[in-house]
Order: sequence, then structure tokens, then C-alpha cells
Amino acid sequence: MFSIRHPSSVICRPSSVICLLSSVLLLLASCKPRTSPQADQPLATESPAFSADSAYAFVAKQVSFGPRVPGSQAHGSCMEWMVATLRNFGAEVMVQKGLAKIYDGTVLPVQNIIARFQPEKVNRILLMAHWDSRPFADQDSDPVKKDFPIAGANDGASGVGVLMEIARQLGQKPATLGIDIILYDLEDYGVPAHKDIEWKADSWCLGSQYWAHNPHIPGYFARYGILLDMVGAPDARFTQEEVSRYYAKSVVDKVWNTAYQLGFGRYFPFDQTPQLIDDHRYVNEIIGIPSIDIIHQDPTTESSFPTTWHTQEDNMQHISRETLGAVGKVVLAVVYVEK
Ligand code: AHN
Ligand code: ZN
Repeated sequence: MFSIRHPSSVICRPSSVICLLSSVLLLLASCKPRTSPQADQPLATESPAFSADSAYAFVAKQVSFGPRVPGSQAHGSCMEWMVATLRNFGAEVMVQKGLAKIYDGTVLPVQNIIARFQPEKVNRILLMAHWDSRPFADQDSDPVKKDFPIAGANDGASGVGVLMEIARQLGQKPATLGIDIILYDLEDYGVPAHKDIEWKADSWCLGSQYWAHNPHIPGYFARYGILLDMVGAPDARFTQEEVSRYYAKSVVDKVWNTAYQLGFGRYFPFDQTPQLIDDHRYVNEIIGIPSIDIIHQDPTTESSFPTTWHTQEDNMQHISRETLGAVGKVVLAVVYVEK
């Protein structure tokens, strides 16, 4: 027989200070809040096959325009491509145009892309991502690189790429519910960290704030919303973020249990991570549609985001077909199970 020992007792001599420290760290790590999987989540039997290759190609296509910085030619060309492609997949597409004030007071146009499948249906699900890319690489370790815009392969393009592939599938085989896909502009124009300017929460997510105050249909509602943000890294871990848990716990449970049952538990651990500012926050707070964020948070980095976040390393070299596929298959399964 053997007894269960605390793991640190295996490797430690009790007198060592370092050892004590590492035991405390181990203990803390093992105490991080977790929920647990439920294996009775109903699974869609008729959910179509999500193509990870296709999603990857949609990410690469966006990046090929160059950084989609609001006001740039790449931004305009990418928008034309997204609108035409979504129309081609059978969606009813509109571009919501407005104005928003960025952190320094400059007023910029907002262009939110709204693609509706089966717009006549009353019961709807809202899927979201942001399509703009950050004008600065303010988290890059190289000061020379900070003033240049990022490729945003993960931060922006990955979420849009997965939603474009979902749109392609919805066009071929309609879901039972109506689906709205909103691609928000101006998510990533928040206060630059490398300038001496005070950080302001509301300087982010200007496109979603605009939409939440001016929905494309007065009184618009959906059963729930799912936001995809930074869903392309090879080592991505999608943890249960606090705003999502607070406003939409049942959606969090549904998505994480579906991932577990489809065998994607490695990407969707049942770990709880702190709140963050992202587009879902305004959809929850202003419109009241219970919405979650599927976002890669990394508790080991100072920013809490992946190491390529807001750096020049956020490029196609750090995009994984497998991760895009895991996210796409989970979201498709969730969408197609709804009646
Ligand atoms: C914060 O920086 C607190 N939130 C930003 C969320 C984000 C930026 N997602 C992508 N880029
Ligand atoms: Zn960003």
C-alpha cells in the first residue's frame, strides 16, 4: 500500500527556505479556482464539419492586406473582402457606420460589419469578434518596434477567421435558430502603454460600445452572445473569464462542457480567470444579452495575455490550424444543438 503525499514532500528537505517557497507556490497553483466538467451536455448530431484549413486561410487572407488599422487602405480593402465573402455565403450583410472618439480626442469612423442568417427568425444567437488591428506594438520589448502597427494574426484575425468559416457552414446548412455575426471595428485603439497617457478602460472596444448604444435593430435581442478573441495560438488555453461567468454562467457551462465532450478539454480547461475589458462586456452591460468571451488568457505573463499580445510577433507564424479548429468545432456544436 502507499499513501498519498503532497507532491512537494517528494522533492523537498523541510529545512530549505526555497523549498518552503516552492511548496507554497505549488499549493497556490493547485488551489486555483476550478469548476468541473459535466458529461451530460447534449451534443448536436447534425452539426456540419468545420474546416480548420479554411479558417486558417481566412486568417491569412486578412493578414495579407496588412495591419487593418482604422483609416488605412488595408482596413478598407479587408472590409470590402469580408462583406463580399459573407454575402457570398448567403448572409444578409450591412455595414453599420458611426463615429467614435479615440483616447486622444480624435474622432474616427466606426464600421461594424453585421451578417444575418435567417433574419426573419425571432430566436437568435449572436457571434462576435473584432476585425481592426492595433495601431501600435506597445507591448513589444523592442522600443523601435512599438510605434508600428501589428499584423494582428491572433489579435483580431483569428476570431474573424473562425467566424467566416462558421458563416460558410451556415450558408450550406441553416441552423434551427437565426444567427447574427457582428465583426466590431475599433476594439484595439485603446490608450498606448508606451506613451505617458493615463489608461482608460472605455478607450477600448469603441465599435461594440457604439453598437450596444445603437443596435442595428431597435430592441435587438439574442438568447446569448459568444465573442472570440485571440483564438489562434498553438498553446492557447481558454479559461473561464470573470465577466463571462458573472453575466452568462450557463453559457460558459454549455461551451466548456461541449468542448470537454468533443475531446477539446486541453484547450478549454475548467479554470477561472479574472475579469477583463473586451467587447462582450458592453453587450452584457448595455444591452443585457448574456455574453461570454472565448479568449486566451495566460496567468503566467504579466499582461495575463499570450506573449505575442500587442507585439510584432503576433503574425501567421504563431497561428495554429488545430486551435482554430477546436474553437470552431465547439462553437458550431453549440450553435447547432439549439432548438
Ligand atoms: C485590455 O487591454 C484590458 N483589454 C484588451 C482586450 C483586448 C485587446 N483584446 C484584444 N486586444
Ligand atoms: Zn488587442
